[in-house]
Amino acid sequence: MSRRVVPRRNPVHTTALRWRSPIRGPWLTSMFALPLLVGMPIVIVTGLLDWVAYGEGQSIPAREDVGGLHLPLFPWPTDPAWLFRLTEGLHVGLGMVLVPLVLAKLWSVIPKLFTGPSPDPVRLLERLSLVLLVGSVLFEIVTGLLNIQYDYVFGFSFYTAHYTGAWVFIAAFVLHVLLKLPTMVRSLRSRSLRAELRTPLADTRSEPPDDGGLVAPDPDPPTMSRRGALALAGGGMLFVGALVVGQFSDRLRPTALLLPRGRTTDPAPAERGGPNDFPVNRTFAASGIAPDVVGDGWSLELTGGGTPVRLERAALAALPQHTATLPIACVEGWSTSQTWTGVRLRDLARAAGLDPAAVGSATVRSFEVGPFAQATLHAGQVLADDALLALRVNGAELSRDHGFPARVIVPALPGVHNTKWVATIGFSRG
Ligand SMILES: Nc1nc2c(c(=O)[nH]1)N[C@H]1C(S)=C(S)[C@@H](COP(=O)(O)O)O[C@H]1N2
Ligand SMILES: [Mo]
Repeated sequence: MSRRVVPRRNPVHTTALRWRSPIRGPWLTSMFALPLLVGMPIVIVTGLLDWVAYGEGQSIPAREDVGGLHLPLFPWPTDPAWLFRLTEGLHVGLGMVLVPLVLAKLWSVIPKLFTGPSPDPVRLLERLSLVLLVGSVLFEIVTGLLNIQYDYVFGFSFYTAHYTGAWVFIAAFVLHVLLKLPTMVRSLRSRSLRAELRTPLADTRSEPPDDGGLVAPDPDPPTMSRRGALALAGGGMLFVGALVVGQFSDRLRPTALLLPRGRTTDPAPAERGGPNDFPVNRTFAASGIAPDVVGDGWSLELTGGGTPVRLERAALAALPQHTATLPIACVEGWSTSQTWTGVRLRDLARAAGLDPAAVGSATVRSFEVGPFAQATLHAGQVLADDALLALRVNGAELSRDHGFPARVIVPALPGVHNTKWVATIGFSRG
């Protein structure tokens, strides 16, 4: 087969001739767009909610640095306990499932990405929004995926970059939807989905010529039907879904092939299958805490009620114990639900010498240095019925990796704030 000789004189013409798939056209692009129009806002809003969930003074980038660019701040609820598991899971899980669709849509509009600037101001605006849209969506996908692999190859703060990129994407997305919605509706009406699903490869013909430059003026014979293209994109989404669902389900965990396994599951051989066998974010060994710091001499320091109070582990175990099944939902894309037993945080406030009703917040510190060394809980998080300093999980002592001698576990709190290896809890009055 000899390739057609393309006239060199006319660059616009050349570009049009390079993209010759007969199925490219406004209807197919709109079919890819429709689920993105529904899914992207969910990914965006749940992402912004993750930022809110980190809590006053703890969100990254800091509130002062983002101006008005955030959702209205409100104290993150503790009920339902699965709230953060849901928002974070939707953000990461749905975000990943949409990747094949984003790629399919990019493929479908590729001729547009290679046409030169237009003198028409509306077209120019549209093209500028396209550059920002494509650039920011790829940037968000790449930084997001690298983050959940704990792969900080880039030399900047993931949070600041992903957050800033998100706002570029939001602006470009809104503009793009406003500019394109009429075309999308018109295009979707131009063909019947039911008829497309019955059209085999042999009967696949181009869409009528469009003014948007998607339909190839001189198409090649089809190598795939439109229903084949839809099935390919849908199949890609199902495939990614199958790979990520195990990140959020304890039963399906072995199928979570994208989880960085070495970092997240590290049970000593004796613990395999036991009560402490669930994902670990940072192992005790990685925390850099000397083993004797959390040995027999350990005691918890409580401050805020006058003279600091120290409680050894036996004293903590002698306080009323409460058991609750609560999730850990890591912002890096996995979650788990376990049954924890320990002392209610509000009982610890009382032990510190404070009336729980007077508590404004609590700052929990671990023995570690670094970003996970401390977390601040608002009053609702301290006073919640199931807010615990856990000593046990699933009926057994906490393992070192899960925070022995004691760790915080609070309903709907982002995983990162469920501090392990707790050294002190400082209560402050509201
Ligand atoms: N001291 C300390 N606490 C910590 C961490 C840590 O690195 N150090 N990691 C946090 C993160 S990011 C998560 S998701 C949870 C994970 O708890 P797990 O390792 O017991 O599953 O612990 C949190 N508590
Ligand atoms: Mo985490």
